[in-house]
Amino acid sequence: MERIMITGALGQIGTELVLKCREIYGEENVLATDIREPEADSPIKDGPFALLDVTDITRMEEIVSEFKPDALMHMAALLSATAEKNPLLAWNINMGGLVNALEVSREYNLQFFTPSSIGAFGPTTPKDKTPALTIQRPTSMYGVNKVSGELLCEYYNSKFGVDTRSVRFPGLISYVKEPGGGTTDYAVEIYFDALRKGEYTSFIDKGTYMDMMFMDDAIEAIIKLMEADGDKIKHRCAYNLSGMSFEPEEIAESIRKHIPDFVLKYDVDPVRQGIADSWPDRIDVSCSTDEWGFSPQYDLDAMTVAMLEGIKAKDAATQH
Ligand code: VAH
Repeated sequence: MERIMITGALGQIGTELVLKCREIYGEENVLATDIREPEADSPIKDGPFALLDVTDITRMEEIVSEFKPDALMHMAALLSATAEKNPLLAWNINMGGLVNALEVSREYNLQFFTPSSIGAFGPTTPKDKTPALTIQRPTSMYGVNKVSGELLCEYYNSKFGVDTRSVRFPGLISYVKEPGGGTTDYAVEIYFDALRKGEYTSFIDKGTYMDMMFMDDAIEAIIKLMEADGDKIKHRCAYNLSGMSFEPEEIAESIRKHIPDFVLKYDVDPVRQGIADSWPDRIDVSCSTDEWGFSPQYDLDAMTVAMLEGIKAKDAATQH
């Protein structure tokens, strides 16, 4: 990759992906796009930015023909809980945006990345050591979007030769840009509330295991996959990624190693609990490790240190 266009650049993953890519490939070689302007103090404004509604293919083609990227990273999407509240809007944005991005990648011969999710699995998927190739019958609109997206990427690769690459992300934990509308967001909110309130009320029940990963490992994995030799990429649908699997009591225990009096309470949201229950407990990442060297660096305790330190620094900076 040399010149990259990123959609959904103001989202939880998009924000850190833009910053990391600009660090590696040069500020001027990474075009951030999103449906709204960045905040006045956003570091995204330090490099090229363009307004883009991903359901508008004409505008997407205009931007691509002007910026002339060699890679398109399509990150714009509604997450699971938001999608469940408005399934038709989710279908239109998640699928309409994706097919436009794939069409433009085909027309302009761009290398292509878009994330799938453990949300692409469903209640009939094996819960433990979930393989990369297995039953995928998700029961959420987000999951239907993700499975459809995986199949669409595989189709554009086999039918048109587009170099499509994708991963199934677990819940991603970060402090730079908080997520919105996700089922796994509890594992981000808990850190902010632990520091700011000393307690957190989880919408996901105790004992609910889900795969998770610290954002630094996610960004590292995207770039490593995109830079991998194409001959090594055997799974054009998507690769399983995970850094760890835990349930709410375990992340609370990790936080108490730094905030001993931290209190975890529960007020379970039946919709997001239902989505979480339909996902695997622990997926298998061996294909990612064997085929292109996926190697996450953060376990739960290392992530807790990074999150607490990152939030403290962020709060200190906003108080000055
Ligand atoms: C969500 N954070 O909760 C996203 C992700 C695996 C979860 O896809 O919807």
